[in-house]
Amino acid sequence: WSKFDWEDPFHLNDQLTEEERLARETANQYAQGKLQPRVIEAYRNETTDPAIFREMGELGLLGAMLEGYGCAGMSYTSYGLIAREVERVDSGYRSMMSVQSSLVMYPIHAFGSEAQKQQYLPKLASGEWIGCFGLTEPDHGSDPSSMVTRAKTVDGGYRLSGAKMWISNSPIADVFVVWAKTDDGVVRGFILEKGFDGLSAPKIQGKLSLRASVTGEIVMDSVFVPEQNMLPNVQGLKGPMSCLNSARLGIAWGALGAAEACWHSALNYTLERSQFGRPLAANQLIQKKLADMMAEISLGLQGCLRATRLKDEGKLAPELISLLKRNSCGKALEIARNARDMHGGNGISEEYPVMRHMVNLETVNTYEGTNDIHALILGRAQTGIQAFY
Ligand code: TGC
Ligand code: FAD
Repeated sequence: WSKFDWEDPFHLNDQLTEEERLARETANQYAQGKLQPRVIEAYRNETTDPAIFREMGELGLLGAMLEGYGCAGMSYTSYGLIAREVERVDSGYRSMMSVQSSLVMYPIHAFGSEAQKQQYLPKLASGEWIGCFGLTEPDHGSDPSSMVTRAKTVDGGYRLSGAKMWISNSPIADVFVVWAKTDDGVVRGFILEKGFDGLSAPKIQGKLSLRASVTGEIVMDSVFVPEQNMLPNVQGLKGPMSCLNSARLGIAWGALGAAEACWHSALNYTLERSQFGRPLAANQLIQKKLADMMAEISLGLQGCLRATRLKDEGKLAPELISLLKRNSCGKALEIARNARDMHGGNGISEEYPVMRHMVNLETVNTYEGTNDIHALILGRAQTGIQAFY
């Protein structure tokens, strides 16, 4: 028998390649060294530092799982490990990274023309340009196929009209990947740039969650988009959904990074804090909570590793991504709530990360498909019955 490693019960680290360990180490050092010192103030003041994109770009953390065009060409497991390390600090920082990587760079890489790839990917990979992804609308969130944003065919291109809501990065974005229906009612992807006539991206004020990551609208008032800015190689909802597959996979890993931060904080706190003459950690109720955290996180990470390995082998089904996105977010939220409770009154202070993670995870459990929408996807997969409507 070997010695039990409570921090890594499945020896996940031993299952990684050298490249993956390096990716994890690089992301960990960056996140702890550069993001951790900024997060409390950024969260308190609801400010997003655009320099973070360049810093991540310099380390190859943007579009890390893509090949060529200035991207690092790492495995999806590396991408997941990066998400886990960044989200260990804050879900908002992971959001910035994953929108850029999976929702902006991925569709250009997968569905773009050669000219689009050359024009946009290197600057997005370096973080010189910031990207955003517009799918959700004010009246169409879980049901994106009912979108009302239209791309009307005109001489030389399209005119886009409509509004997108709850869009990560949009107020500071240079590049906007927007999904709209053309005259024939088919969903297509378009690349818009900051400064296009009729395009604006007002900030959404007053968020009580994900405050270190800026969120806005995308308002399009008959914006002219040249023909060459339409993504030529995908049609229909499977375009945006494919991007979501990639982002959800990163979120499944990332949410568990936030959960780990809460677990470790609860462990340290309950070891140090005494009540009734002994450490809180000496109580059975506390130890049970710590045991549940360890079990859910380590089982969840092992599932994520299996999924990203399947992705790299080309054998991953979207339903497994739904299972893991839903499991990681739901479990991480529960862990954060328990960790917050175990910190007592101190748990509501910004000095400890638990309440910030807890309220962030409310968003993470909602965006990229709510917990219940993923349950319906999994219900449909086993019953064959569509329960959305
Ligand atoms: P349905 O009839 O199931 O499918 C319509 C077409 O889409 C295809 N499709 C997929 N393709 C690839 N991967 C997937 N996961 C796919 N899911 C569906 C499907 O094959 C079909 O293609 P075709 O060619 O046969 O027409 O579609 P539905 O209208 O019934 O809706 C399905 C539903 C509800 C599961 C889906 O729309 C959904 O997942 N809704 C949730 C919406 C969502 O996740 N929005 C996320 C917005 S982006 C965001 O939140 C970013 S936050 C990021 C951050 O800051 O980190
Ligand atoms: P709704 O769809 O109105 O859902 C409300 C509730 O009803 C949920 O509990 C849901 O589970 C439930 N529900 C819906 N339909 C059903 C059903 N058929 N059966 C049972 N229950 C149902 N979107 C983007 O496109 N790009 C982004 O970058 C982006 N970033 C975001 C950042 C933040 C901070 C937030 C909060 C959201 C972001 N989103 C983004 C939007 C996000 O994806 C949506 O909020 C999410 O998909 C849910 O849509 P909704 O808010 O319209 O909720």
